[in-house]
Amino acid sequence: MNDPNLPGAAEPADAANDHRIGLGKEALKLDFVDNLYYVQGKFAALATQHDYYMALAYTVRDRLLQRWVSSATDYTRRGSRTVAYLSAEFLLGPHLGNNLINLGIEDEVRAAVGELGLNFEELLAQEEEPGLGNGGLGRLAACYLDSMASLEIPSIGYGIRYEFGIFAQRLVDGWQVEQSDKWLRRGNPWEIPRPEWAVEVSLGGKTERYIARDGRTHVRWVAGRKVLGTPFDTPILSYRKNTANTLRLWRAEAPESFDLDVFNRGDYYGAVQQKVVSENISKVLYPNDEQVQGKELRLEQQYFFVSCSLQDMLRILRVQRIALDRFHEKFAVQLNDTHPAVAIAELMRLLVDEHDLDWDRAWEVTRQSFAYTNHTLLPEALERWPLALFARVLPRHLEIIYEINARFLEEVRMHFPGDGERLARMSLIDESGERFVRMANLACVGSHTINGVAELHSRLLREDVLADFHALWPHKFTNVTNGVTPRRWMALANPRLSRLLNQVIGEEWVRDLDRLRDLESCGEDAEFRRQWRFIKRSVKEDFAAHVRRATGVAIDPASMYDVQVKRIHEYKRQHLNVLHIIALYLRIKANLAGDVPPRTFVFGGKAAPGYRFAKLMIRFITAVGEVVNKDPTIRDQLKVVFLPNYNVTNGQRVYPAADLSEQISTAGKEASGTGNMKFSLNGALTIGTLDGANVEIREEVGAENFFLFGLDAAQVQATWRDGYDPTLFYRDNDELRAVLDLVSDGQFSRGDRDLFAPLVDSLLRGDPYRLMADFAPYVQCQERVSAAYRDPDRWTRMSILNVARMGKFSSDRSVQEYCSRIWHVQPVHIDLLSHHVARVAAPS
Ligand code: NBG
Repeated sequence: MNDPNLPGAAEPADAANDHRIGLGKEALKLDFVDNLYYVQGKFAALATQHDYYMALAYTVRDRLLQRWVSSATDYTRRGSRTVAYLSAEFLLGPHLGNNLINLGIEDEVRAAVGELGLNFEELLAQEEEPGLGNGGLGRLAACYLDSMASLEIPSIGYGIRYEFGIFAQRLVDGWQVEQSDKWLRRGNPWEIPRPEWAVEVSLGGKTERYIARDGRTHVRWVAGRKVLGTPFDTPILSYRKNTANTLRLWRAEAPESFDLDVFNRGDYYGAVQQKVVSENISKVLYPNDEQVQGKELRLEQQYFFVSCSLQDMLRILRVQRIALDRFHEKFAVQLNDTHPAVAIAELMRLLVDEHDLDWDRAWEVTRQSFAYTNHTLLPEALERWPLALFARVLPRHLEIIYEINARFLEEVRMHFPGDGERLARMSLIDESGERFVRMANLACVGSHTINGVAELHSRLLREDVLADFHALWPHKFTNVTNGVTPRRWMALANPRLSRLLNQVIGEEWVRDLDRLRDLESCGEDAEFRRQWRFIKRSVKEDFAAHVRRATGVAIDPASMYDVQVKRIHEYKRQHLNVLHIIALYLRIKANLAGDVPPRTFVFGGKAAPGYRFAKLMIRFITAVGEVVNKDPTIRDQLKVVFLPNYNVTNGQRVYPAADLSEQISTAGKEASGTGNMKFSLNGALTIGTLDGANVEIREEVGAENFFLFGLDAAQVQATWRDGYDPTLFYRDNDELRAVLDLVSDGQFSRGDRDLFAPLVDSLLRGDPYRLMADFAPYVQCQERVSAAYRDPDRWTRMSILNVARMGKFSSDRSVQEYCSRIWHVQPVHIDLLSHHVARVAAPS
């Protein structure tokens, strides 16, 4: 069915006259002025830029609502099988621009706003991005929501409405300084609260056994306290379809009953205090890479959103009159890492304790409902909760976990008789020292499918981290390589390149990224290559202007932009990149560099506030920048900039401008990476190790179009087995020694020999991330990069081929794989309700 509200389609009679749904310029203008007055309560004389942004956001939201109501109505009527994507993080990025792309009305809105005397770009810039995630994991969840909507897959994203998202990063004297992210301060026009669907969540207390009317023993959880979860819904629009799905984020509040109770005892301040404690649960996103282990509030957060979400799903079953023990037929629940893994125990509790299902049936339902995605191989990132803490917060869940564990270990014993060590490794409880609940083990036991996020990562899961589970249940394991949405990461972020693609291969690539293949032959067309370079150059000019505003540093758009943006972490090896910069610096100063093309090194990324080494790495980058950028003998051949506050908005600026993408993690450490895909999709070439999805990117674009260096995962493992001495590299490689000595000498720290000593020491004593072994191959590989860049035609051909061969890395492909192999969910085509019906007659 064609969409009556897309431009060019016939409009139904009621749509033509209703400015709240019309997509033409005049309708948009009328609605904008209305919203400014009736929703923002402002008129031209008083309105700020932000008021205008809000009016525009409401105008766009008006257009989403008809699609949202139509989708909800259709799903309810058909009882559609639905994906419930449980994630502690959703790193969405700004909504406005993306919704305009999806509706296909950017030109109309630009014109409407212009005719009202406003600047469209300025209004876009008013939006605070919802930073409800740390990095790759949260951004992946956002790309998957986008793809599920665009593929017409019924889905709900469930998470936490953090009042403070990921901190904002400022640089003071080259050091990271964190600022709280008050993203809701000026209101959020994209969400709608749904207090009527609020649910209660229990915490703490104790359990009691009692004999129920059926004569069986039941367990009652007598809560220590209760909090209320209120859902806030955000529509997730599809790309030019009628589907609009829901992201449902929970806010924690104090339940009124509790309030009243304390109030009756005359303790008004005590009541207020309780309110504050309850609200704390959804107050702040935890930055990762930090010792969250033992943070009670973090466990409460996880349980809170999981319990709210499962209760919400049970409500939906009731509304649609679906029996409880068919939960797994209605919902495919995806656990995005172990953060929501307590859902397995919670669903058991809801089914057994609250709805009287017998254990075996409940376990069958549970196991058929969940699937688990693992996102990391780093052992320190595998979640474990101290048993005592778990018992204090979730006493009933601990009992349930014990019961699951007893039955599970029986199964292991049957398969592997007499293997006590295996039993100890697989147990849901770690008893090797202080006792812990192992969340990854719980997720594996309670899920029907377990997947990694790139081929290499999934293999390492099978062979290493989850080898015991693979031995028991090989059929549970699969791989789904990550992907990114071409809507945000190309159509929105890179309008110039998108326009060129549209002209040359048509517009279908936006929803079918494999169409980019049609570009392959264009690499041989000199005129096309010229256009390609012209676009990259103008995007780089825009970026230079932005860098100037953000950092004060002038960078040259004619230089190669060599970019590393991602969280700061030792395994990602930003310091390897810096060592290369210092090596180049020394070569240039010694007149040994030859004809190297000028380079601008761009870094961006946040360090977890408690991760001292990562913060020192930021200081290292800025310190080298201070010296190199000012050194007159370098004569602008090298520039180093640290772009503060790397987030989705800044990502949209930097990926399109990059020439070279740094993906240089220690092989075997990066589960997949998704930035690597965004760069390549925007025409950057990659220098990288055989790690994560780099392996598959290289396979797709061809080895000759990828700059590979360094140890592979097996070789890294061998260094652990066979011994590794980093000092040998220091001794034998003059350049490496000169670089490290310069750092030790205090050349980048105004003579302070202590400042970067921890960095150098870590490399010379142990070097756990194997920088020293990879340094020489990295520097040589960078020479090959420079040589390629000196030949613009060659570079441009490679760049075009990179883009042409990125089809695989669309999140549409990933989501299709989840749908067919894990979720078994089908698309549902949404018929748009007429505006009149949607408003007046649609069932709730
Ligand atoms: C991250 C990995 C990345 C991967 C994303 C998305 C966590 C725990 N893991 O390599 O480090 O691309 O997940 O899968 O954030």
